[in-house]
Amino acid sequence: MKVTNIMATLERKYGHEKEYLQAVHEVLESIEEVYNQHPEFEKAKIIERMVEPDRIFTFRVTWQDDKGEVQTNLGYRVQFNNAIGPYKGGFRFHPSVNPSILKFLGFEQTFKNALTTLPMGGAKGGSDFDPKGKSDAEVMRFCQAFITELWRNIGPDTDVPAGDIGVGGREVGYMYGWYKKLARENTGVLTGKGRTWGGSLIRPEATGFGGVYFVQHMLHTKGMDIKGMTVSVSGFGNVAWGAALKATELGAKVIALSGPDGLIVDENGMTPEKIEYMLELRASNNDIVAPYAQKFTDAKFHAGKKSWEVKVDVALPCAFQNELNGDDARKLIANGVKCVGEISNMGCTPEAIEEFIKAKVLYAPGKAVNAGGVAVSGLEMTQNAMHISWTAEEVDSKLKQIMESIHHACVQYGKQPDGYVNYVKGANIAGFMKVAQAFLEQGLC
Ligand code: 2IT
Repeated sequence: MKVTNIMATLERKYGHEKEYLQAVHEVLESIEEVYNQHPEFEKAKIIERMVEPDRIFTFRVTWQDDKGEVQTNLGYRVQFNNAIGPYKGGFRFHPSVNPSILKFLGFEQTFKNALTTLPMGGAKGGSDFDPKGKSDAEVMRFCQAFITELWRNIGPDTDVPAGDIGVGGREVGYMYGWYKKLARENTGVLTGKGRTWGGSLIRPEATGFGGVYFVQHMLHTKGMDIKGMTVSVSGFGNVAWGAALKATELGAKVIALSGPDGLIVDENGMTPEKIEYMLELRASNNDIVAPYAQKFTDAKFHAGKKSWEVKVDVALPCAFQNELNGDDARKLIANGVKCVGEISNMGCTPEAIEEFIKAKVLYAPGKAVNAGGVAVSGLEMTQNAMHISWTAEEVDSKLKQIMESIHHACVQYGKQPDGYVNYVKGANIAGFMKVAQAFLEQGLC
């Protein structure tokens, strides 16, 4: 396999799908050497098969707003790869959603899910619907119209969606209720459900908690610990909340968070009360972080700024793809950052990643660091299939084991001769080997 040849073909076919091409390029570049040591992969055309989604559903979603006006959005489900288990991955509701973004997310999800050690394939879906400023009733009508289109193509052993940006417990509830009505079944068709009707304890916290567990393992490779360190997060959603909660619990000081409107610097560090306020802010539906500094007057708001300007030991991107670029990386490095754990999906640009690796800063990509979220989704599927529920301690201890094993796999495949761990390489090769092996064993299908 020559990466340049494969990329040239994909660019001809999908030249305008920038995020998808970026995600594929990153994986191919890191697996090229290993791939070429396995002629059986080349013979079975594993890469050519792996870079294309199995199928994509695109559909119109029409619903009525509170004023009685008819609204139309686009809905999608990208079933990327089911070599190692049923399709699994979240729905994103955001105006930026398009096939390129969902293909990048579905592609990443395939390798991430392989890393979790659980039998789950990769998928992603969503809509360009913007939940911002919508009433509960509007969100419900939208979710019902969305599921009416999609319900025949998902199922507990076929494709199990969950949340992502813009889709939380409320949306999963509305979609689950409507699926149940149409399919006449109560099964684990979605994860991230409410805890009294099949949801797993720790699922809301899992992405952030898992991310911080992973960062702890990274720091330990250098004899360091997060206790006493300063931390910045980006975003103020569910992922940033879980990460801030766990980092604070482990004795770190979270001093920066951000929203689309700007940056909050809280030099005294976040407290559990402040961290809970993040959820209130999120629920207020305005998508701005500025009110944090009005409520807690020891914090300062800086309009239009990002978290990466603040001097910290640990930086945790928790918001969007490509939210941390080359300039941001250079600022963090100049300020002595020790570890960057990407909890968002593809949060760093290729240039930023290159800077971190060049400076030998501990850096790990989203598909490893944020895999705790989907891992606990997998544990939710297991509990649903067994018709039982585990305690928070049981789920948390399994999450810890999974994050440790992902870290171990990254070190196994990513350790360089000089001892530096290239987590990008490690995560990509570890995930790829699993999916490729499954492809080979199952023949042409
Ligand atoms: O990016 C992700 O891994 C998620 N949004 C979670 C997916 C899931 O199925 O829990």
